[in-house]
Amino acid sequence: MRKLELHWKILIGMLLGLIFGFVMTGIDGGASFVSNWIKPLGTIFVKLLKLIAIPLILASLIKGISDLKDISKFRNIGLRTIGIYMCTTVVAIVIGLLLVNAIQPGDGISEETINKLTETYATDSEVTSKLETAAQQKSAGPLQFLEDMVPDNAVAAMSNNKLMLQVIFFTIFLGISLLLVGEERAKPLKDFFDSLNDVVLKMVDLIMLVAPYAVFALLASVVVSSGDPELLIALLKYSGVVVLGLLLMVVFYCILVTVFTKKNPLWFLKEMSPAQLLAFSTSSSAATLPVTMERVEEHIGVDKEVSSFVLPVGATINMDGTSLYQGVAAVFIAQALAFDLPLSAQLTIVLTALLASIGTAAVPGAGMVMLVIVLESVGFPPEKFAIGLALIFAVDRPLDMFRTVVNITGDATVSMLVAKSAGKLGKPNVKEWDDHLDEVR
Ligand code: DAS
Repeated sequence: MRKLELHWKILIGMLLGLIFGFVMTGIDGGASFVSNWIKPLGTIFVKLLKLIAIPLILASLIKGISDLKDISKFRNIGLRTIGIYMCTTVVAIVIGLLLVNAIQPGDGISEETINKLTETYATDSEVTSKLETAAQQKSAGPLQFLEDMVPDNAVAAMSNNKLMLQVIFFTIFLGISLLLVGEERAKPLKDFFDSLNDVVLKMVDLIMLVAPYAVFALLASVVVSSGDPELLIALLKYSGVVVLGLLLMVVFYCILVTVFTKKNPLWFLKEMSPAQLLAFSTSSSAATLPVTMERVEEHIGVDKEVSSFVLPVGATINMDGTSLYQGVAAVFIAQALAFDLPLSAQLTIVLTALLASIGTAAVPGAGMVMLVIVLESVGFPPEKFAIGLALIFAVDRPLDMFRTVVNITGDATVSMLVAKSAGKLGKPNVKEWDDHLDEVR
């Protein structure tokens, strides 16, 4: 049988995982079996990917910066990247607000449904813990995220995924200093990071060997833990608005790829599909980052000098899917709880959803935590936060999967645009996964 390409294997693993999850939900004790014996396989896979995200950022960012030869090129790439990221995020939020106001998914939700949801979720430990996390984030000052970016311990910064921005800050600092000491003095360190980069990419290949089995476990565990199916129906319209908005964002990316890089957008989506399927299964941009980088560099043809900066920064501060979701969710909650949101308040949402998505960590469920910041910014009554989050909690995980796909697709799109504008979009050196696997076997 013709060797199946990786994304087909991942897709089959996902579908089988969904089916297995639904079957086990219907069997007595099935859900606990999946949680105890299947879910750990998926958790280990996600941990392995997050394990190599940090050394991969370190190696590829140093290599990317040192290959630039001079700092002015790096500054141009950096400014262009941040500028395009902000624009795509604002477009995402505006699309979300237009759709949620046009479709009004929050209208007509009956009082007893709100009360039932409140009983079920408002005291739920996960909801209250997200509120506590949001309270900590909220108490931080406006420049807190800048302060947090500077690590006081390089090794500690390496060891903790949540501090990815600190690793990026430290690595850029190191890379620029490497440029300044001159090629001769920098060569030993540059050679070290070049070979580290190759080794870590090989580790990605090894980890991806088990991807189809891991996504099976991840999808099965999501299905058995996705809450009461009957509640999910009540929120179907809201979910439909979010998914419709996310699909429009993908169309927007395809337009950008077509207009600015003259590449075929369907080819772009196909080459990115293993990373997108992984983003869907893990709901984590951070865990998906190693595969996003591998696909963008080896299958799209973006030069490492660009991808090594644009993608790690994008995984942490550019979350178009999340910002669209936060715009929709804030207005949906206001509609459902009859809290009036005039146009001026909705314009405030554009700004706070932009800032909230920058501050959102690249891990599952982070987008919902930052939603509280958005609600707070439009004067939503704090005593109703728990009900508001409880209202959307039941469908947050499935929607997180979709918005994470858009988050990484947006990062890949911007890396292509920046590479094209810097003359760094070349021919992909497509080494099919099977070639990699043959090397590994
Ligand atoms: N799951 C987050 C990510 O990794 C996005 C979110 O929570 O909205 O991109």
